[in-house]
Amino acid sequence: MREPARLLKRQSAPRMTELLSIARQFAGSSAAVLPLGNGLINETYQVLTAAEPFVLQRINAHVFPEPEAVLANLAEIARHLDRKAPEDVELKIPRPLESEAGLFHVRDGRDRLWRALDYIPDTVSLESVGDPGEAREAGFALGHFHRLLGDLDPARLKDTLPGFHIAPAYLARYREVLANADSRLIDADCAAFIDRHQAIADNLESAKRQGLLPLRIIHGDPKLNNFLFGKGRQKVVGVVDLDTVKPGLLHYDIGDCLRSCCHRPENDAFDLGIGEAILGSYLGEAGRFFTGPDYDYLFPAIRLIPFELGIRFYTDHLEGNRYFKVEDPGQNLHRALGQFRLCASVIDQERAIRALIASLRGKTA
Ligand code: GN1
Ligand code: MG
Repeated sequence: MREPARLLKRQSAPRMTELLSIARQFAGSSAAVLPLGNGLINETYQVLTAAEPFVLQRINAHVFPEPEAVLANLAEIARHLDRKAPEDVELKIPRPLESEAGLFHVRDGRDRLWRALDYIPDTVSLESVGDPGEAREAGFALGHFHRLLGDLDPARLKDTLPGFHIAPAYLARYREVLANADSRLIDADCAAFIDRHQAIADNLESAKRQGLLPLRIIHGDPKLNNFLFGKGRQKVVGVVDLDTVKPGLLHYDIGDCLRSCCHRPENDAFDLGIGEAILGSYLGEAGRFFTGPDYDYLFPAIRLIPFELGIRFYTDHLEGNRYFKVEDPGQNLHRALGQFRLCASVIDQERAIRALIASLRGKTA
């Protein structure tokens, strides 16, 4: 898949007065606008008002070709959750807020789309898992999210990012970019790793083609810092960053959650103990509707998503860092190498990971 160029870093940040005036179109008044989070794609702020604070975000239209579809999906999810008994919904999922004009967005002077969302107060987002308790919470949250949306027809949601998580398409795009790349940017280790493991790229898509894994509603980006923990870090209270919620394979989400939570940054190893905690609590929720093929494809998913993200980072490096925000020109290469090491660690532990899945399957069945 082609990752569209992000022009964000080449544009000057909108001036505070402009931000305040956009914020006022949602809230009537706004006292301050503060940067929020560290996403690589959108521009995100917290707006303080006389009443409740809210989140103000500019949707990166270079990444999301139809920002209105992102907002329509959010509204569809909010309506779906409203139909449930409140005690059945154990997570806060931000809803889009209407502007004074009665729309879910405001356009700025440059025709860029801004939206406002509920702010979930008194929470922290973690950059690494500290203990198995936090991992169990993340696994529960992802499983609960999948369960909450499991009875919403995926066809009701638009595909906000065609090609997202289609690994063979990222691989094909990598080959195209490589053919025209500046040879000084090519990294022999990345190139060799991709060539050696290219056969795994089609694992999930071929299961989809064979009808083994159905389209369901996915989060799309369930990395650790998109789960908001209460201040004491005991419980996940909310799930954020819903732009990539769309029809897809649950396995993209499971692989992505494990790649993010089980990644030991000091040596890029896959932490199996954390993986066990996440999968155990994930299946406590999702095990209710999991099928045989769903279990069969857990290991391929855990192996694939770091491989895929490594290809995405490395391709962006070869293209001059147009998609993922970087602080220095080598950062996407560094990120790619980290993902490939993580993937290698998953491959090294294949027997143990498969044994863990078999034992969890036995307990859930
Ligand atoms: C991007 O912007 P952020 O950090 O929420 C990317 C994810 C990657 C992640 C890696 C739409 O998400 O797929 O896993 O970076 N999102 C998109 O940090 O491409
Ligand atoms: Mg994201």
